[in-house]
Amino acid sequence: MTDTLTIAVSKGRIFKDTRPLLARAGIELRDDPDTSRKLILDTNQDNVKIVLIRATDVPTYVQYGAADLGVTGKDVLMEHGGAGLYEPLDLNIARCKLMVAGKPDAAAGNRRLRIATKYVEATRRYYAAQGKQVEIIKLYGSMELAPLVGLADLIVDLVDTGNTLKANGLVPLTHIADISSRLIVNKASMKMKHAQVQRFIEQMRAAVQEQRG
Ligand code: PRT
Ligand code: MG
Repeated sequence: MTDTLTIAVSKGRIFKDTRPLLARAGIELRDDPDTSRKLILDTNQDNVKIVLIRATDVPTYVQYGAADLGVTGKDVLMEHGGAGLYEPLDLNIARCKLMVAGKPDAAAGNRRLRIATKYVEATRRYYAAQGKQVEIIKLYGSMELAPLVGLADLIVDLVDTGNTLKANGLVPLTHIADISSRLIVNKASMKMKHAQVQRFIEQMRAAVQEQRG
């Protein structure tokens, strides 16, 4: 039986790192994503399609079964909450850290801090667990700017090399979570297309292990 498997992948850096894993699992794109304007990309396997979408949309597509599987960052999953999804595999790619950052002298004193972030849920949970009252300001990008212009005392953002913080006179202060990309599966697809989905998960698991070396 050959149902079609649709895999939603975040475009950008996650897709770049997912492609070699898919290749190890025997899946190569037939359409060139750099030149094609198609949103549903064909692969060398007739029953496997790739849809390339915004990182934050991937869990939504998979939750509603518009894609059977997805590849997305743990940061995005923490915000989404994971309803309707299984998360069977850490792909060990696009790794970084979710951190509190600010000016070197930030966070002194006892007043209620303002935190600017795209990661409202993760931030709320982090400070709630600390028993700290903070004011969270939702931003959609360029969080590093907020402490420089007095919008916030601190930011919660992803940090890799730390170069972006440094370039803006900010320092990493507290580690909240290690982030990497995860394979996610629609719960109904896991039941209805069990053999195919399970085979794909195992192929990806082997690919991750090979790549780790
Ligand atoms: O732009 P769009 O909204 O369409 O998508 P996106 O920007 O979310 O996509 P993309 O390609 O940037 O990928 C985002 C995903 O990659 C995140 O959800 C993470 O899971 C993962 N990831 C891994 C990262 C980083 N590392 C990372 N360093 N996402 C963002 N960054 C940012 C970081 O916030 C900082 O501003 O990159 C900047 C550079 O980091 P430094 O510390 O190396 O300077
Ligand atoms: Mg981006």
